Amino acid sequence: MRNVTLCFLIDGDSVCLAMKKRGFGQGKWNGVGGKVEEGESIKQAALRELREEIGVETDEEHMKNMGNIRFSFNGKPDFSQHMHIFFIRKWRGEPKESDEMEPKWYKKDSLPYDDMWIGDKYWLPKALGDQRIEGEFHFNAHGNKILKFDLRDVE
Ligand code: 8OG
Repeated sequence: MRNVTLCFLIDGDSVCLAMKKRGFGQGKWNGVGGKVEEGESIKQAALRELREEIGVETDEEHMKNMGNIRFSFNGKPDFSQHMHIFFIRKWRGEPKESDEMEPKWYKKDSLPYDDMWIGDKYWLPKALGDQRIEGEFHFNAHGNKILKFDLRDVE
């Protein structure tokens, strides 16, 4: 299963989301991340994506691991992802637009869940409440319906 990263910048009660302008998840608001490449650690990949996609730098010590989720798509085994979630409260630079993403700040309690990945409304509020989570989501082939999911709190 391929490893992917997802980072959220957090400033008090605000969260930085970014509109994905192309590729997998296009047209959705999301955190910032992408595939872990050959020879990279998961955290190194997350740092690279933050730099490439919104021009922000941080250090591994400021990345708080909030858990991980496995996604699968019905009849599309190659699409399976193992996503590692990080919250970041200290960084350098202002989030800025790139070819891939357009960042925007939202209040934690008014995220645009209707325009995000369909599973996010289940796990992201928990993570934003400071609960580490792990789980699995099984989507239909188009990724617009949840066929099955399980979510667990972790210490
Ligand atoms: O490299 P690429 O942009 O294709 O990576 C996909 C990004 O999308 C990566 O950051 C992980 C993220 N992602 C999924 N599935 C889901 C999901 O269900 N919810 C959220 N919030 N992000 C997801 O691949």
